[in-house]
Amino acid sequence: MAQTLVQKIIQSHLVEGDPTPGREIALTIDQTLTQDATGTLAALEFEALGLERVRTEVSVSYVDHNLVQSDFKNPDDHRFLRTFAARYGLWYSPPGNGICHQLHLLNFARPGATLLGSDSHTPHCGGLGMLAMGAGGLDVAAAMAGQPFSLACPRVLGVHLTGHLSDWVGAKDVILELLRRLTVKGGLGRVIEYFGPGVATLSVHQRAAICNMGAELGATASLFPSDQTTAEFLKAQGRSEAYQPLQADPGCTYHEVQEIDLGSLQPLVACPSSPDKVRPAAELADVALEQVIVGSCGGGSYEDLTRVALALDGQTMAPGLSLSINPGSRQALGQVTETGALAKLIAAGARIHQSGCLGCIGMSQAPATGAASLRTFPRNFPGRSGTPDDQVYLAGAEVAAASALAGHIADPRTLGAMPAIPAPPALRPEALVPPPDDPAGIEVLRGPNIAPFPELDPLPEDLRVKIILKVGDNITTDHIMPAGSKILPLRSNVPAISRYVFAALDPGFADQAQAQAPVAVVGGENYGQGSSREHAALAPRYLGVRVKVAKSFARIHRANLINFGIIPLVLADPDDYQWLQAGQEIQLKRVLTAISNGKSSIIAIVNGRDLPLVLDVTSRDRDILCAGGRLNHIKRKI
Ligand code: MIC
Ligand code: SF4
Repeated sequence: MAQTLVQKIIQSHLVEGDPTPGREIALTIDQTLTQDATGTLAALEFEALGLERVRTEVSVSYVDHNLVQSDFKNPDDHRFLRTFAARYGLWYSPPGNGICHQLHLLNFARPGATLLGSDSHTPHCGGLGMLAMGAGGLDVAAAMAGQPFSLACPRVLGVHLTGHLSDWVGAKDVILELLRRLTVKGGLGRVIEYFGPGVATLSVHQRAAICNMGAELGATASLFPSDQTTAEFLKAQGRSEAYQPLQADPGCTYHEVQEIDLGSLQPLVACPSSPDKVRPAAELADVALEQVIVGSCGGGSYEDLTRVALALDGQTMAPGLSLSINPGSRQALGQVTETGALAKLIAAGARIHQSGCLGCIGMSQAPATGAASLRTFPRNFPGRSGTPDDQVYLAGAEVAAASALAGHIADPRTLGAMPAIPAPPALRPEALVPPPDDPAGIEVLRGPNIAPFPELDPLPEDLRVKIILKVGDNITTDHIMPAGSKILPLRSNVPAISRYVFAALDPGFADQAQAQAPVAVVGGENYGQGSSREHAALAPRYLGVRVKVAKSFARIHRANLINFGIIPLVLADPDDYQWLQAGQEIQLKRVLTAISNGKSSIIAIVNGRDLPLVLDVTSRDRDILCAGGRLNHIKRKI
């Protein structure tokens, strides 16, 4: 039978299950990536598994998020990760080297392989034709230990690309167009596969930027075929041996199809504070900007930086505006230095930063009170920039360049002829550290901020949980477990970071949860969208959250909840959401027996009234929930 590209990769990696959409499957994982903010916990979890060495083709530990060194915490974590990598056989990418997704694409990604990363934008590497998925740190630690990754078999959403992009329209406009059509939950349960004659017109960096923000659609992964463009990209990176041509079979069928004529797209912008609030740049000229930032995993490539440099050439940015350049990789920074594009950016008045996530995760670069900021980043969730009530707009490098010159959001098509981007100079200045052949004698160095992993108790037979918070639709993991320069350094210290759970929505949450544990949170649709951070499950669990009730859950967060023993219950009747309130008590009688006996419909009692709930999980998930979390489950097995 004719197969899609996704089906081919699933089939070649399938170790368990029936690859029918919705059914659980388990896939072997060829490569893993971790970054510092999620990687320290993943490292501790891997250590708890007691292996001597990672069991993958390649595993890489990147330091890219926690770069601000205002005290010992972040540098201690960097040292921990460096020595952990050497001890257990991972590659290590030190701070300043660049963002994990950019670096992985340049140095390790290969067509046809699987990649699991403890970061939601791992699908970036789908630009090279690989099935790259985000997951919680514990799932990645298990993959590092050679365990297959379990997931619900996704549906395949085909995006048929025709035509070619007009001048000043870029990759971001393709994905923003999909976000406009499908919203932040449009990709749930799906992998997005791009096909059609338009594919050949896009560079690998453009393909990767499109796959990157598939995460904002809630998709499990996104990918492009592997073709001549892929071969040339890999050759330029000195990695021709990684090339393998890979296409969907002619006549294969997709579960759904979206049509995009690239030539019909216009420059687009996502407005505050959700990536799906998309409008044409041309309609937003009244938005005055105080800040423009070019960077991030999905907007800081050699092509992005060059596009901005050439558009600004010989001009200076608007008075009063701050233009920041955050290179996605050391390679991109080196290349724009060599081509002279960097000099143009400096002359235009830009602030040049080190390669890394920086302001994208609120690690500095916060905008001023009330100031509008336009960024080439993938996310603009409320407050993520570090400034409460921020006004963050998302767009591609083309709109960023035009807007930096104008001082307000501007349509780049007014800039005249679009200069061509020169081929990147052959330059590989990465400071990637390979794993040593012999790890004997390497000591893993820990700092005082690396707290022991908390003990989690198994599920009791009966549960009575007080609802202490009710939230709406599309709640992000940034709401649940905020990031930023103050909180991110606590990622290795669960007791300390748990004080900030839901801090912006309910500053008293941590105290209330601990005082009234066990407790529950009620949410709407797509609860837990966004980041893969498992702290958004582990920290609430540490405080005593045992149950979450929602209309629906985002994939990675739901898996993280199960991994840390929080029961993700879906309302059988979404209308019941209306009458659930903070202060009510949810009674779950004989819940342990119900879960271990495989019951998927569970009746809770709330204020004397029946509340029908659905627990749609696999038998493995049930064992994990009963054990009180995945580490307990693995320990029980051992
Ligand atoms: C993000 O973009 O939200 C992050 C920060 O990269 C997260 C990971 C994290 O919270 O450490 C993600 O995308 O998974
Ligand atoms: Fe880093 Fe931002 Fe990309 Fe997350 S989305 S990996 S914070 S650059």
